[in-house]
Amino acid sequence: MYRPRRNVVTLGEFIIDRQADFPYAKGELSSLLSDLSIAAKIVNHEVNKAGLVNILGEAGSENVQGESQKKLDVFANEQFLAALASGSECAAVASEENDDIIIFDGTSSAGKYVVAIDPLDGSSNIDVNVSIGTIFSIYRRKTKNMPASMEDFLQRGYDQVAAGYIVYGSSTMLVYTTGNGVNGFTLDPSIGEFCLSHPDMRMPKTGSVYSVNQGNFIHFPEGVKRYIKSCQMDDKANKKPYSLRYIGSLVSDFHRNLIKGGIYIYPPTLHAPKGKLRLLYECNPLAMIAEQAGGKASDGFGDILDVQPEELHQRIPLYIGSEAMVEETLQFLREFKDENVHPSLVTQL
Ligand code: P6P
Repeated sequence: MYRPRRNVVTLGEFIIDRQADFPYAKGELSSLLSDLSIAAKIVNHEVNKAGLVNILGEAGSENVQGESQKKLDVFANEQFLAALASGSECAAVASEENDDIIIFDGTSSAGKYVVAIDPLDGSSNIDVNVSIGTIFSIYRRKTKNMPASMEDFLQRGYDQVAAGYIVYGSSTMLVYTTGNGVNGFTLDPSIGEFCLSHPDMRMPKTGSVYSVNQGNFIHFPEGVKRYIKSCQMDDKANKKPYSLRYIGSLVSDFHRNLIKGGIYIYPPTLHAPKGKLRLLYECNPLAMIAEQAGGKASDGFGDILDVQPEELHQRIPLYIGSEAMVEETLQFLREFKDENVHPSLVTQL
């Protein structure tokens, strides 16, 4: 049981104190988490003043996903890459903003870990002042005595040693897990430190909020349609109808559901037949946090964390949140799996 010596426990103090949980770790993972928190503070500073400086709008480039990059996307990516490259614990990075893995040279090339990261998720919200986030996943390298390679990244989510996100919202929070529960830290701008504000976070077993882009409804699998209709029923005993909350920023929707209970769904659609969200640096890290907090994350068939990745920017359907709500959705998917009309053949309902 962690007993803080005073009412403020900084992230750095907490990481070092929890290092004892890892007899084999000699501080490298602690140092890596601290490197990420430094970049998060720098990005937060820019996010908070984005409207005042010329960092809004399009960067005039596209990322590997074919999505137009915002200036803040590029800035955030540069900051996290620089922070990881300047440390000596991370040997390579897979980023949503880069086609291939970035392999560090010098002392970093011997780093024990690799990091997969979405430097700025929800960036379409930047210009309209809606909260956005960073999502990261940390693996121990499989390769030794050679440069890091794709093999180090194509590991199942269950093999992550740590995962976390930063949400740049009404306050800026860093939430992470190293496999021993989930803890949340709020940035105190007056001292420039992330301070423990949400110790031992637990996701409620159920909730009354569902997050989905209903604009894609006609293209959803039949089971998802039935689940959404179930959420909308007039059933006070089960707190229905639920509320629909969809921010357009996965980190923000996930964070709300982690605290209050709820489910986030991004199923296959006509335009994203394998789902939209990326397995390595969005779904796996949030799935590790969800499971560590007592929630659940599935691709509609099995656990997200059990999926063997095949490619760096692989997309996957995502059903994540309160355990009972994810289970109920999976039940609908199983029950109506034979009624899925191929999205391209869907007629207007
Ligand atoms: P849509 C942002 O681009 C993102 O990756 C998530 O943060 C968000 O939940 C989702 O995509 C929004 O996608 O297709 O509903 O606009």
